Amino acid sequence: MQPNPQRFLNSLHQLRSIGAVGKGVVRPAYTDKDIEARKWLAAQFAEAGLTPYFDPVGNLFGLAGDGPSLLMGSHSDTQPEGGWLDGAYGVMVALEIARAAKEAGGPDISVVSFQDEEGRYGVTTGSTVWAGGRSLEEADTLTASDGTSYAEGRAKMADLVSGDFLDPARFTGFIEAHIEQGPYLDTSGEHVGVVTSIVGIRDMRITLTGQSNHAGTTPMHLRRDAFQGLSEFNQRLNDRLRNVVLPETVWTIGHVSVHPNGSSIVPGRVMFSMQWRDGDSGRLAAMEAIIRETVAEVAEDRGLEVEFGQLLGLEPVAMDPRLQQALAHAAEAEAPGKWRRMPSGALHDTTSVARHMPAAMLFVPSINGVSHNFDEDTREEDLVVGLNVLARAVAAL
Ligand code: HGY
Ligand code: MN
Ligand code: MN
Repeated sequence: MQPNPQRFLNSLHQLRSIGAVGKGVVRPAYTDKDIEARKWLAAQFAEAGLTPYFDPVGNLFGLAGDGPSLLMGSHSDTQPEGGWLDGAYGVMVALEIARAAKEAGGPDISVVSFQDEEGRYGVTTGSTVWAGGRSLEEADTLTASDGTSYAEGRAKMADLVSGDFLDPARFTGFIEAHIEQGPYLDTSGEHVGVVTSIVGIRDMRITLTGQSNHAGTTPMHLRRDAFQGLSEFNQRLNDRLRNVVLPETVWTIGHVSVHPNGSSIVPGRVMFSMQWRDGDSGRLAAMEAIIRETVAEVAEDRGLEVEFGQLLGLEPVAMDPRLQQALAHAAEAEAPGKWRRMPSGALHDTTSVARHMPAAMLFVPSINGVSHNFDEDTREEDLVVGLNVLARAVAAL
């Protein structure tokens, strides 16, 4: 199988141009640019001899033949300020492998771009629904931070839907290539990461409600200031989590909306995202207990009400040993001594796909470990090394 690096890079840059903002891209799930990119991908799949297939939530498959096939891919939706490679790399490198496989007379390789991997409405929503981790009815009630529902989001591409969800049993396995999005390969000068496991995640919205009031006439001791509540919660949480976390455990308050958000108004309400990740489900549960009790305690101390939103999450998952081995052998052949086995601190569609079939992931380096940022980038030669490692591994499988 002979992949064509130039054809691959050209198509990757073509996808980049859809929703491009400077070096980065803006293609959140179900936005016009996301849908435009999916239509473009569907045409690319057809031109490569794959059958384009949109499922009810907008996951786009490029099906090779109608028998069993290896599935490869990732996602083409992005964060609100996304890098040009997060997801896109995995989709386009999969398409190049599918093309090269077809030109070599086989094997059948199907391609997928999952929808809303970036969790505008949840957590890797498209692949989670497809894999049965969340019912469509339940998913339809999820809301984005702008208040729109998943049902409203996916309705924007209802005209593209080809049919019902595909049966995962039609695929023999799944390999997702992705940028590392962290610093380890870049700082070690290595070219490839063979992923051993993917961390688990928990994500929920928390609302603290106090009392909006005049910022000039309300004495400090009479205030029920929701922002002060969040600030104190954050401080206490950092102090308490220290006792249960490992160096690689992470937790993030990434989205905060203050209401009424006026400089002369004591904030009456704060809604914030609380997200945490770790390789161990027990530690995720211990962190959840600390989060819930700490925010309730601060609310009590400050006369605030607290409302916990729905808790979303995925469990940690190990990658398939046989697929890992094929990737490791290929990495040693293409980048001798310049690769490593490593866990993934980022979540990926692979987590949900792994419920149904053997699944594995390959990383290429992120320059300065930056991602979820317009500056996200990877050296072109590393993009091509990843392509060659995948081709070699797929041929061996
Ligand atoms: O957040 C994540 O881990 C993924 O990039 N959406
Ligand atoms: Mn991603
Ligand atoms: Mn991402």
